[in-house]
Amino acid sequence: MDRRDFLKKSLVSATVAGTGVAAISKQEIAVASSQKQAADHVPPGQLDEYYGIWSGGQSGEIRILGLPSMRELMRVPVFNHDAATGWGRTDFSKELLGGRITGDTHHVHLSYTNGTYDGRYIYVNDKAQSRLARISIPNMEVDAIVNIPNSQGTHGIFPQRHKTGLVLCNSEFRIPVSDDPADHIDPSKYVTFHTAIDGETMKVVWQVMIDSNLDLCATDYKGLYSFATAYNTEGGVRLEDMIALDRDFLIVFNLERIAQAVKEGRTITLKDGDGDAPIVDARDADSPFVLRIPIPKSPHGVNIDPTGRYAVCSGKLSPTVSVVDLEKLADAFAGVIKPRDCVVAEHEVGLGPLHTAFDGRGNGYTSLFIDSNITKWNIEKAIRAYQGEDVNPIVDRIDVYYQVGHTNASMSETKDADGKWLIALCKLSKDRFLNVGPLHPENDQLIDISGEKMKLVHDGPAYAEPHDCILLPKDVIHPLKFNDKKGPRHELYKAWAKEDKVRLTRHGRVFRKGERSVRVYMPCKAPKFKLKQFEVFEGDEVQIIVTNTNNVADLPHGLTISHHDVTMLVNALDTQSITFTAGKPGVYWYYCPYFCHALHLEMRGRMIVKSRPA
Ligand code: RUQ
Ligand code: CUA
Repeated sequence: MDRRDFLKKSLVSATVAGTGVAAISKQEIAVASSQKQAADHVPPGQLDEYYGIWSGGQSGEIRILGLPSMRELMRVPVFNHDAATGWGRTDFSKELLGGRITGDTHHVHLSYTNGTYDGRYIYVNDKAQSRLARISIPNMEVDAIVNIPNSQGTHGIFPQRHKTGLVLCNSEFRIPVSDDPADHIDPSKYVTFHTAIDGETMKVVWQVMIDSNLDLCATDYKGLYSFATAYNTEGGVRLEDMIALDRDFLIVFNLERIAQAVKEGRTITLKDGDGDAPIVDARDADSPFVLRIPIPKSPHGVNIDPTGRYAVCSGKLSPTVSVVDLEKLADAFAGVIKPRDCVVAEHEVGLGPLHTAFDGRGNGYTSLFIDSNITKWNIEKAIRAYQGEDVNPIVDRIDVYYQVGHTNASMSETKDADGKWLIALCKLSKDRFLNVGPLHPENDQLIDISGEKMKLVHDGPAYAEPHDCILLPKDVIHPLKFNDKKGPRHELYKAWAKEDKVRLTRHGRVFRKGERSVRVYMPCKAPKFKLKQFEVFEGDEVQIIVTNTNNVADLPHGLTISHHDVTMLVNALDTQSITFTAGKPGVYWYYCPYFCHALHLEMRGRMIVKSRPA
């Protein structure tokens, strides 16, 4: 039974007056299908062909959209606190977040197997607090968060693509890693790290210490290399010092050599560092672990094309993109050729190139922040032009509105790039939407790239501040209807139930666990909580474990307690727990916050708080 059938049935059985849930009328369907079919038009009742996974920027969440309609389907809280779900308030999420309540999500990527998305995990970083989170796709919830040691401004991240292996994370801000106050003042002592996290265990595997700002991150398709664009080679701490030189670098990390050094213990320990992951020191200009490929100043994005052969670095302060041939890296690491010899094209695309996406047909699409457009260019022609041939690599340009940051195309970062859709994440919408006050929405624009010319088909207002997104056909991921109860969150409930000898789905019980602590088991089923009331003392630490026993897809319940800042969602057949301190003596109604039944408003009970006996 689905939720709709359930609601209809509950209306009848509750004998509440009303017309029931209206079906979509034939008339409505006729109107929808007679409308002119725009490329982004998905008629009511029809499903999208693609999922888009968006990082939510300083909102700290991720969002899931359907494409081409650009309908926002869901938000998944990650580093933020979310009153709709209780994320940040429930016991498990609170523990994962470690007391933090904000985050800044920048880059989202799926886990890979054999060069394409395997539908298991989403990884997303927090730039503000240097963390990496993992979302289990079947359950569509965060199951792990790891702190990245010795780092500030964890920015670019990228998982390996040959298998679900390492997730590489760049730290952007150079910082001292010593407790000596003298080292804090002297920027020449500052360092950054390229950190490898195991994508399965979510543990830090190793860190490579380096001296320049590491910006965007990429991995190859074979598991041999990872990449970081590096700006501020100057090591400046003021803007004018950061952009003094005309050259910066694409840094290539030799993963085999790093792993070998870690295995042989050729690592260093920081006296005042965080964590105990092995650290490989690659600050030396001749370090065998990294290759520094000189490219024009302050590059930003680095993207690997779907053939796996080329890395494309977008120039940011230089109007160029630089194409690096990964097949030349082995010779460069061996010293047979110079690092710069790996660059096989470097052509002008326009002002402010930030990121490049691909269509799987040999073209790159570079976002130009200053010019506010997406420029389509041909990789092979760019290489021929670099060799001196008189060809123009530029194929097409399209204006976007306005100031585009990231751009990404459907399956662009996989070997299955399909060249159908492209998103331009525009930082400003200016006057393209109704005025909503001082802060305007951003504008996520959908562009049809299936033909030779690009076509703008949709403007999508977005709340602050989508940073990056990936687009994938709908059959890549298979979210479950019910939580699989396998994650670490469910281990907690199982342990508690065992300790108290209760069945989560059956027993409504109150246990005094200590002089000032109480645990309450609260199964529920529409429209009733198992316990109609329970009693605690003022100042008790109360933990409530709520289990939704409705075997009905998408029939959420939850628990909200008046005046106690307690609210959470409990999905069908799922359990959640929350802990709070009981307030002053009195009666406090608790209720189900999700509209679940004709008697939803009656789905409530009383928490009676009594004075503590003397
Ligand atoms: S960076 S706008 Cu945070 Cu993804 Cu390029
Ligand atoms: Cu359960 Cu409303």
